[in-house]
Amino acid sequence: MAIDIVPPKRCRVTDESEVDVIAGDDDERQEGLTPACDFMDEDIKPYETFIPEEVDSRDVGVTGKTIMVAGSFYIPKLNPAKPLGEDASFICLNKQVIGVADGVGGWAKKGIDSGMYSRELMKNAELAIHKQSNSTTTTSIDLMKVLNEAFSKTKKEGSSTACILSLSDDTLHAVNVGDSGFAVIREGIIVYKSKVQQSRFNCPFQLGNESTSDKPNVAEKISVPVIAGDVIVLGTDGLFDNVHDFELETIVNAGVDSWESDVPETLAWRIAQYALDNAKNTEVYTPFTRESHKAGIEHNGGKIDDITVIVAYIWPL
Ligand SMILES: [Mn+2]
Repeated sequence: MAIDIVPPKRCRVTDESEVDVIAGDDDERQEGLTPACDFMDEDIKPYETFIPEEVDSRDVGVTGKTIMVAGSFYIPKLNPAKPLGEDASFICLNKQVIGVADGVGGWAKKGIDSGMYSRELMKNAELAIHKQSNSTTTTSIDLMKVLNEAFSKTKKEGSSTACILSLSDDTLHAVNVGDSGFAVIREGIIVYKSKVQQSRFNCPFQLGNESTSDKPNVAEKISVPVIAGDVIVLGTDGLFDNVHDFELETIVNAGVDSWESDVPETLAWRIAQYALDNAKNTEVYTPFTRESHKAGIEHNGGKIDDITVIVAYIWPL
């Protein structure tokens, strides 16, 4: 079966404003304002995003009263040596599964690109989903099996967080390792948000082949009932370290107000752009500022990082 792997998205710019995401480790900020992508090139579209195919519930084999429709937006931080960044994601609407992974940046000090690990992990997760679900309904997908198989087949060096979500029988299922995560927003309010798993500040649980890395058995297994109209926001820490819950609620509400004409990738773009603005801002009080101070580290403003956002709308069938 030909499998359509969603490639990591390139940096997207939507207007004339310069993208000045700076290369370097999470805690390093350099002042060389080079655009992250050459948006003046006419060959490059203003932005690129993952626009899902039409989903037919009969093809999907959905067993509940709802279906998930998702779109994503990715803004990698500038690093000419690693233009794809370290985040990876996939959207597999036919099987009603979405996932993100965030390669751990610290490996760069050893000359290892963790983005290669996270991308292979997500590719293998999607392959495992297709392999596991030759059957007709989405209920049959076991996310722990998917994570275990993806992990065991991923051989690259490095390590990565992972958060994989599926919808079946009107329940959102998830397995989560590390500090990527998701929020369920209902009538404008976050009614569920996944917890961060970390061993210390800015050091998330992470899957990898080194003996010091975590294994899939540390994954938190989550089930959240959902209803039509819910909005799921799945992202890496580049989102959640830069955007407070109340800000996320505000952006989602603004988008959902016009949601008949709205599509999930547009909302994902709005959220990612907002996160980027905060990431670049050295004055704003972000979740990362708060957590830094709690850890006794002086840090003001946002956190420069790859930003991945997947928005999933829960639609009625
Ligand atoms: Mn990150």
